[in-house]
Amino acid sequence: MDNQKLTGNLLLLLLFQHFIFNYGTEVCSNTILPGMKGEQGGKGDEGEEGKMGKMGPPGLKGDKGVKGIEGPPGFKGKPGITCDCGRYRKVVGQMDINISKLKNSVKFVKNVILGVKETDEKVYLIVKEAKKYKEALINCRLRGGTLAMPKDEDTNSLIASYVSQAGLTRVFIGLHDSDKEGQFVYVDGTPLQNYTGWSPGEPNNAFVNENCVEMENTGFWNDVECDLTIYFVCEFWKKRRAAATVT
Ligand code: GN1
Ligand code: CA
Ligand code: CA
Repeated sequence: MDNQKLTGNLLLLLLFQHFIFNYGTEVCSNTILPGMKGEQGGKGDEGEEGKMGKMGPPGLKGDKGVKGIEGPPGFKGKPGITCDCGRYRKVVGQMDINISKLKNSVKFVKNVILGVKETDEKVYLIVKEAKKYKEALINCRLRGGTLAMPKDEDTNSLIASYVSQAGLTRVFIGLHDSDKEGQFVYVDGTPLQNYTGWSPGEPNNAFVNENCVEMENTGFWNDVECDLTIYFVCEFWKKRRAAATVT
């Protein structure tokens, strides 16, 4: 009975295989091949917003704006430190003393070593080279000065003591009456005024042609011949003058 059932099933299976093998392709091909093209579908829904693009180059510089209104005043500053004026005054005072000492030292060097005398404005120099009046004047000018012109008693005394200390008896000074007899003028063209240092009896134009002036070591003046060859005294301004007249 079981054998009969098994045989029947086996037969059925073989029959099925045969059927599939010989006719299956045709049956399945109807389901795998694409169908006819369908009609165009309707418009789809709008997509999502795309990603943000790359940043562009910077724009051009704008115009300068209008100046704003002035701001409020700032806060008051802290009080300054009080000046120690007393201390500074003392320092300045000491400096003045030192400057004064230095000036005296320079004066000493000038007087003793260089052998000159000076007033506040001028320096005087005895030139120990015997020369006629005209050459003496040229020599002083070449040195940057002129023949000494004592115009007051103090200056005259200073030059006189200088002549005396130098062991000399007479020197030419810058005074003459070459242009008009008896009318003495200094080499800068100025005439004699309040002060004169004439020796008693002078000027006497003794040898008719005494048109130049010497100073004796006493400080007295005497008119002498211009061709006399003697030492002379030059004077120099200490400070440069704005419009100096050649004398
Ligand atoms: C006379 O004496 P003595 O030589 O210092 C003269 C001057 C003349 C000078 C000329 C008082 O001076 O006037 O200039 O000779 N003195 C008197 O060398 O006559
Ligand atoms: Ca004369
Ligand atoms: Ca004379």
